[in-house]
Amino acid sequence: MASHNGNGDGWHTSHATTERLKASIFRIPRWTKFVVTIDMQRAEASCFRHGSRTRERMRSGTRRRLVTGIGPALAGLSLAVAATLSATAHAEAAVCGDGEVEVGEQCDDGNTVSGDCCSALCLFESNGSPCDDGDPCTTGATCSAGVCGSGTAHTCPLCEACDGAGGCASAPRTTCRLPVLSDGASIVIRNRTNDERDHIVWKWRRGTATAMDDFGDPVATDTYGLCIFDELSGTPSLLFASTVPPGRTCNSRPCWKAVGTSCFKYRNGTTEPDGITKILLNAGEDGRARIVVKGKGPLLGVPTLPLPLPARVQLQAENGQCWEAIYSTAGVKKNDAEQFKGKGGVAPSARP
Ligand SMILES: [Ca+2]
Ligand SMILES: [Ca+2]
Ligand SMILES: [Ca+2]
Repeated sequence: MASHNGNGDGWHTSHATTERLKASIFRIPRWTKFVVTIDMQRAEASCFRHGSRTRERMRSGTRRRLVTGIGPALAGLSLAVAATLSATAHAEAAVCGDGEVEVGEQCDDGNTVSGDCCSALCLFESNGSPCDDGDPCTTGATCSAGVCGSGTAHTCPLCEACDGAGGCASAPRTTCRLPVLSDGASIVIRNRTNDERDHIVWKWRRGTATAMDDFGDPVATDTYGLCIFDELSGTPSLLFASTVPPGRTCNSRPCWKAVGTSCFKYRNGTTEPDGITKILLNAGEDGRARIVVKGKGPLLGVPTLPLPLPARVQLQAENGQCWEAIYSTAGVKKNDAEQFKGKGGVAPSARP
């Protein structure tokens, strides 16, 4: 009943009795896969590899079973048939790019392109070789055991974030600490005709727990930035940005210093480069963490007033941490062309 196609790569059988049918495949190329098609008209049959403990029950119908292995090991491939059926099997060479990992392949990602950790020959590319993790907001992804790992987040200047296309655009950060109270952060912005008299004072009090380590190291490495975003339109736009570089000397003393084990202080009477003159970063438990930022003068570049509301104020650190408050109409005491004064905290929608 079994027939061989004579080329050493095929096998066919059909059977119409209820007897057990066994057939062997001969002269199989070393790296092969077998597609066994079983067309069962009436009853159940089982298909297994000779010597294998695995036995699959298959219901009536036409099924394609893929059996892979090294040629000689498959020489004993058997079909045990307990019903009327016909079956064919033929050898196929492993196909790189068909999405199935076959004998002789370490991987098959459905393409024959290298540079994606699975080479054009369906072999793992060496660990550490560059790859694209598919995220435009990360860089430096590398292969490990044929898989592309996550890259590191694309670094953008403060008050900006990855724009989703590999560049940076003005945007607030999304996971900043808020005050624990809805009015836990006050702000005063003054914009006078004489810019020498412009100033900003932001007091983030009653803050969510912040450890000293969360502040990073402004004394040596971490830049800080104060940003104000207009969220009136739904898509935040940047109204104000002012940065404070790490380290430096102000009036013959370090501009930044750690005070004790829970506080950083910044003091700069010259207002350079962006008008910020004082920063206090005070670590503490929930409700006790505190931040104060003060700036003044023409270098500050205060935003045009009145301020569109709601407005989001964020202090961002280069280490990725940030602290924020949202100001909406409810907490605003004054908002005219010369002064903005209000208390804010969590977004209005988040209030109980
Ligand atoms: Ca393949
Ligand atoms: Ca590939
Ligand atoms: Ca002014």
